[in-house]
Amino acid sequence: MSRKIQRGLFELASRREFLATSLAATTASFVKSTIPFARFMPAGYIPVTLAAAPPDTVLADKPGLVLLNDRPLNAETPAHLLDDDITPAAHMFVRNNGIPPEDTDADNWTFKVLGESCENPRAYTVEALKRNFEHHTYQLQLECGGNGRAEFRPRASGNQWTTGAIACPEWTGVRLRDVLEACGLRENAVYVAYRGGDRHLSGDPHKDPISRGVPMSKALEDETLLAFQMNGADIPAAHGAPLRLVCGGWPASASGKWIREIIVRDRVHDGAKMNGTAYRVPCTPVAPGTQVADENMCIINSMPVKSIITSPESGIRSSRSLAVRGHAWAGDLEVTRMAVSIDFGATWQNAQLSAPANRLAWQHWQAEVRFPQPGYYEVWARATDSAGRTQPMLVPGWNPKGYLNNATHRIAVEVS
Ligand SMILES: Nc1nc2c(c(=O)[nH]1)N[C@H]1C(S)=C(S)[C@@H](COP(=O)(O)O)O[C@H]1N2
Ligand SMILES: [Mo]
Repeated sequence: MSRKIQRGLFELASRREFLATSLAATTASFVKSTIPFARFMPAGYIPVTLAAAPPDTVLADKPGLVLLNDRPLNAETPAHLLDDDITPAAHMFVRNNGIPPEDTDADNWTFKVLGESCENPRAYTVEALKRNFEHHTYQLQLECGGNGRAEFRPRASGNQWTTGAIACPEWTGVRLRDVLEACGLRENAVYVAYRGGDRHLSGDPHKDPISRGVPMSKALEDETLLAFQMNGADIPAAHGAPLRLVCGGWPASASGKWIREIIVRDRVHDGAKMNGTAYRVPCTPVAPGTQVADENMCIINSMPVKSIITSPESGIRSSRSLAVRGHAWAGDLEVTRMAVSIDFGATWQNAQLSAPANRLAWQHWQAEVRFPQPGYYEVWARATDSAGRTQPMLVPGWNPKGYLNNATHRIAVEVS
């Protein structure tokens, strides 16, 4: 059996497993009203009508994305679907912590700027925001802090992201700085946080699903936007319409969707998922599996240097020469060197690396590799940032929730 077929079967099997488990909840609520004998359906049974649907249509507007959880909705993008220079909405991963708002119509949306370090708290409509402030467009990369979590051992709980929680669309909006300055920042302001219009999974209106923030220095950067457009169109509902914060290069959890409040804090924000093991890692390295005391956990800021191979797709058959390409990014920094290896990291060959469209955008790279003889190969890709740090070949720094895995991406190639 060829690897391609083997892999296909594996994917099919795991897809079935997925359908049987995580779809059960949706199925139950979906069929209750339309299938009279739903009460006799065995737990986990997949109605033939759903089972027969091609796996591609699991998310109607995101063909090919892999669903990791359906409540809350979490779906990742296979590496070969990240090939575009600018990530289209259809290929952008989705990471929800709660239940998204139902009405995301810009005409009905207001948001407030407030907080103990805000001089003149005030509310804006989306329209007023667009009218009052200058518009800026940047291509900004968003990577979930948990991207790569699936590789940590001992296993970390949470969505088992492999490589697909990264995207780099183009965002248009106003600078958060301009809005904050219009409302007046007190001298004691240290952090800017958000609250979104989504609800906690429990349904409790007093609980936020997530409410994170960034220090003043990040909030005031040119590229930190309150965005109302993605790729030249209104932001899709799943990605935070009608208004989203975009803090490129930081864990994407800092980029609040469905913005209802921007809160200027006189202390490090203490909202949902700012404490404990959420988006925090041991301040100094620990042995895998260690219990880390709260005071030894530090908030993640800039994401580490990383890269991905977007073409070809892993598992292809190739002739003796092969063109490979992908993207590389380095949080707040720039990628300065990109290299590939076909011998499991023994030797490396430089790839061609392009400059970013702007600060905090990913960079494209490409290389031509030659295989010495037929057989099984892996192509590994490795980026180095402007501070001289290079991606590790093995999973780095174990941490309780499995954040910041920036190990080299690898694809399998069968050379004939
Ligand atoms: N209001 C709100 N904002 C949010 C989230 C959320 O659940 N609610 N998820 C965060 C996390 S953890 C990530 S990784 C990104 C995901 O953005 P995307 O779904 O547009 O890809 O949004 C962030 N912003
Ligand atoms: Mo995330």
